[in-house]
Amino acid sequence: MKLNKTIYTLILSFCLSGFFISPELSGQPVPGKDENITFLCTFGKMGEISWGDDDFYNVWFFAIPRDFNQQFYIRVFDPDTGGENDEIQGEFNTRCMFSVYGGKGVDPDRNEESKGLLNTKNYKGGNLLASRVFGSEPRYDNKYFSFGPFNPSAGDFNSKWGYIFKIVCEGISGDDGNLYRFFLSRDPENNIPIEGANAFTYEYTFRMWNDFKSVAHIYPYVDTGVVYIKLSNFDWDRDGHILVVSRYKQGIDAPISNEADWAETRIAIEPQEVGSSLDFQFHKRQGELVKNNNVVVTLENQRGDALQFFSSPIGGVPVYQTSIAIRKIKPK
Ligand SMILES: [Ca+2]
Ligand SMILES: [Ca+2]
Ligand SMILES: [Ca+2]
Repeated sequence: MKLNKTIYTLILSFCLSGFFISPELSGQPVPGKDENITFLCTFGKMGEISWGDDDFYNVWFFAIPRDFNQQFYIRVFDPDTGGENDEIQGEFNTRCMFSVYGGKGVDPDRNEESKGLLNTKNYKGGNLLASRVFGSEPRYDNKYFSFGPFNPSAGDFNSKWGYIFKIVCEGISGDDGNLYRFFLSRDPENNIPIEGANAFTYEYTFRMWNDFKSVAHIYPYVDTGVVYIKLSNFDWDRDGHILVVSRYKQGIDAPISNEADWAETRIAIEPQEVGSSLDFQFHKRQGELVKNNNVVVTLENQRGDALQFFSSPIGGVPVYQTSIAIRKIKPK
């Protein structure tokens, strides 16, 4: 009993110490559990970019740790466009193709085009492992479809990230917005996470909550050598503030876009921020609600290299250091 209590106390102190790394152990919903984002968003290619999707496709990567050797699935929640969740324009006529890629050509560290930032079709690098087109299908409305099973060894091996897979969603016809989520799972019927896995994208297209109070977050990682970042946002509809927070920054207001335009800003990175995640916070405007706001966010370093957004922030959610100090000395 006494030993149990000691272990419990140790775990508790570890958790409270700020080094709690549960996000990295908790597997892979996309959007991630710390992001507070409802859905990813891809419009049919006949849509207007002023509805918040600049290119009508979405590219996401899953990194499977090298020591994981079981089969897995990429589950898509609400892959269809129709019924609940999706954004109708006229009548539902959007068809989206989801495609999963593995093998050589997927790894964005070795194949720049795989990142999906160049607005060319070359983001499909890799071997096509599975693909399916979804229109308006009640069978998959508000439900999951599972791609797989896949073997980790079918991924593109990267010594840093393990086996990398890519899933692409393209709005191949129609003009409605498809809202959906992913889950990287060990099981085809349930969401069973893979420990140590992560997911990332270079261009994050997502839907904000229709709720004044909900703050969305996305988390890029600042690697060695980053001196400043260029943060770009598209079609934010002047919906409140975009704040850049880190363990060193209390909150820098980024310039915001309005309608079908990009806003960008350069922000210096301090040495104290290297090796940690940043927290981009999306605060809705108060007063009149901006409804169904879809937005696109990208990030580059000073060399023009695109930086990833991880659905599980590496090193955990960054906490501004002063707030930790205040919390510690706060009297009971
Ligand atoms: Ca339509
Ligand atoms: Ca959908
Ligand atoms: Ca928008």
